[in-house]
Amino acid sequence: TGSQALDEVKIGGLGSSRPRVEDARFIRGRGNYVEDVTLPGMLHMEILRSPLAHARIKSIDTSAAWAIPGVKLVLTGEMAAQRNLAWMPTLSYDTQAVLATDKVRFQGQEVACVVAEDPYIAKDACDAIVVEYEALPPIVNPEQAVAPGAPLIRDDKAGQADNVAYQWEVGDKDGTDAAFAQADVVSKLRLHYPRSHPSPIENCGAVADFNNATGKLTVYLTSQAPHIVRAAVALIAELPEHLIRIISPDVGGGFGNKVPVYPGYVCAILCSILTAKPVKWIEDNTGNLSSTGFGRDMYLDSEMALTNDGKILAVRYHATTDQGAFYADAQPTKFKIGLVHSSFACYDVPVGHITAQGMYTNKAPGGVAYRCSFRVTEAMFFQERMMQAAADDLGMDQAEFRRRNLVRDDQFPYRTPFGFLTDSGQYLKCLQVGLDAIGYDDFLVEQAEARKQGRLLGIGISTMTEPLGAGNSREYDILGIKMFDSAELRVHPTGKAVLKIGAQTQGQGHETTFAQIVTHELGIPATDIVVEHGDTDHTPFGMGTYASRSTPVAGAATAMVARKIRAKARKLAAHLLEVSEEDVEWELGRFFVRGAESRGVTIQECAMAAYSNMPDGMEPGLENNAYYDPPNLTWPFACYIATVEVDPETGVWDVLRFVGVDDCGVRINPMIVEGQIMGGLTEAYAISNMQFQTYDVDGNLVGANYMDYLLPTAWETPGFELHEVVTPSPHHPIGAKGVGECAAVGGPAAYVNAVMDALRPTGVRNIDMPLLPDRVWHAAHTGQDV
Ligand code: MCN
Repeated sequence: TGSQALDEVKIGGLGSSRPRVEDARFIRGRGNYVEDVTLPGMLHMEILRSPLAHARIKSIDTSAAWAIPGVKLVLTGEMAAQRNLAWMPTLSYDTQAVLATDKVRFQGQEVACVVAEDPYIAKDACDAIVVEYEALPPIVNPEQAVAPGAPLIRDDKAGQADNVAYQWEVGDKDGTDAAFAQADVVSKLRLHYPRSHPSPIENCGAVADFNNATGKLTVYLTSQAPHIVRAAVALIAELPEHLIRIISPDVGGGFGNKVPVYPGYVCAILCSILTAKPVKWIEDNTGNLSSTGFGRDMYLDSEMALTNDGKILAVRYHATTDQGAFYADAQPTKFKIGLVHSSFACYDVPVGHITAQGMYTNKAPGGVAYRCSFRVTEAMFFQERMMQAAADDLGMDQAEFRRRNLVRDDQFPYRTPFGFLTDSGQYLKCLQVGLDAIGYDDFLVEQAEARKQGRLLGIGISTMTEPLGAGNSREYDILGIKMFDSAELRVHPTGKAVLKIGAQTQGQGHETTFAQIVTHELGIPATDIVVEHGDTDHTPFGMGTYASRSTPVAGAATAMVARKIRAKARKLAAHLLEVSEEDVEWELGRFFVRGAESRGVTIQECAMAAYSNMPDGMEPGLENNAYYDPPNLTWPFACYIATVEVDPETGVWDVLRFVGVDDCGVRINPMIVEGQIMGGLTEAYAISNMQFQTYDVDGNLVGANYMDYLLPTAWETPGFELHEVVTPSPHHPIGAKGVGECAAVGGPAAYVNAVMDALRPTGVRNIDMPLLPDRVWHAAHTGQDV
């Protein structure tokens, strides 16, 4: 290249840890969340929720609510049914009642809603609604669901004779059985991954504004996928898509919780249509914790077939999922159990077989993505716990056991036992970086010494790859539809640019990092680029932000559109330099004449020419768009290692050190990447020992407020030592892979494996999460699994 190329990192391109541009408005209180939206004549909606987990509704009397001054509308399920909205519009197998009519099926279920002049009147009016319930026995776990005589939860569904929501299997049963018959050792483990909730800072909310003069419906909505939501809203409102505008303004976290469409959104939209006024609904903490998408709640029974020298021959397992009362938004994928079969993708496992069964229970429905897509989290936790249990059964060092089974660099592209195609990675190197960083061998010596003194030190490893970037329709068909994303780039005459993307940020920093991709491709300083998203009237069609798909898919579309712009700018440069296009060379930010480096024009000069001095016959302007349908998912890899000390007197365990090695391909913004990893590791730590939801025998949610549902603060959270390995994605235009999830997905097993390693002298093999002190103490003192 020429000698005048710009310094990419200095102008905010790839590798620059430029501060997040969106933070300027967040820390100044200038964010614009749904709660900040106020429209003239706006009314307020509140939801009445069921206090019982399972009950027949005998009657709903709304007369006292209607009589309260300021009440404009009281909506029941029967009224919604008159608008074809008895059930949530959904494309999945099952659906969920918008407002309960016949029965309530979980505590917190939406029963009615009130629209009033202010939210306080609406709340009071909800309290004035009299619902007569006939209590039914609740079912709060899968075992109860299949017990003889269990009450039928989904008696509304024709042909549903039991509480089984689905059955599913994948893999090669015969091949797996044959491999097990050859095994020297068969290792077994049964685990439960407890239910947890994404709990974003901002709960769900909507401002629906139906204009009965123009017929246009505008909805401000806390959504991770506004364009997808628009399609659902078209079904709700029975309006054509071009008369619907979804605006997802600043969103205060999602973590998967804001992918689905919830009954509250449907009600707000319907209430706006019925009153012809803007209607605002803001969910409270209990509403969010008790009725929106949860994560996990899965039981796993697993077996691994091994040779004496530590080679995995096969895996087989049975998964039982607790789906809650509806299987509505539960599985956006066409696979009933999500992507549980992405397990063991990083190991050379010849064959495997999985069976699964999901149960209806009287708990909140959902089971959507919570900081990972569709059951990958459970799959990886199980995989890594199984790896440790198998190493123990073999009497083999846990690092060595992984070394013998990790897919080697020369095995890519590698077909996993359940059909995925992983394409790149340096798994053994990652593991070694982690082991070196933690000082593995030294720790083992220290641990042995400590054991002599009765101290319980442990080290836990978790290595994993997961499919990130939902969007491949060629290599692996996830949804049964093509998944892609988009970008639109307009370079103004002065060389400043506006990038519009279909992805939607909830805190990931897209306004910062997506500009960096353009900077990398065009040399326009990142500060000269504005990134817009989250408004269906103004951004190109996108499929949303989840499964760490923004960088893999929308990020790729961004690079591709920038390349289209550069191709046109090259023609403009040739025109300005009065040479043929073939004689024009590119260096960052500038075209120059081959062999005469000093004769050049900047990208900004080309932009000006596009609007004032284009060659004859060229269409004016410098803008374009790109839709990107990736050939494969991206496969980041991670190795997490924790060391802990367990206090045998109290069962309390402390993290001594935590080392993380992430390979997410090329890093656009290293600071943001580290932030994403730290966020995930914090969640992983919390999940391992404090953040869980459970239900009592009556179906009451324990964890319906933030006194009972514990989130970690900086005080509890251990420090993380982060390292990197970079294996570029072979198909992504800038070599990036997704990063948002691995830490949350792979982290929990590192903590649990470390505690289990510490407890090895006691003979305990498994403690299910959360590893609360009393459970750890009990296990340590009895030698029994908990
Ligand atoms: N990035 C990068 N270099 C890479 C990969 C990513 O600089 N090689 C940057 C991206 O450009 C983006 C961020 O890191 O700014 C995360 O990128 P990516 O992995 O593509 O994930 P998404 O942007 O699609 O975000 C989804 C992911 C998921 S699945 C959940 S859940 C989650 C998460 O992001 N929810 C979050 N992180 C979150 N962070 C915040 N603050 N709030 C949430 O709700």
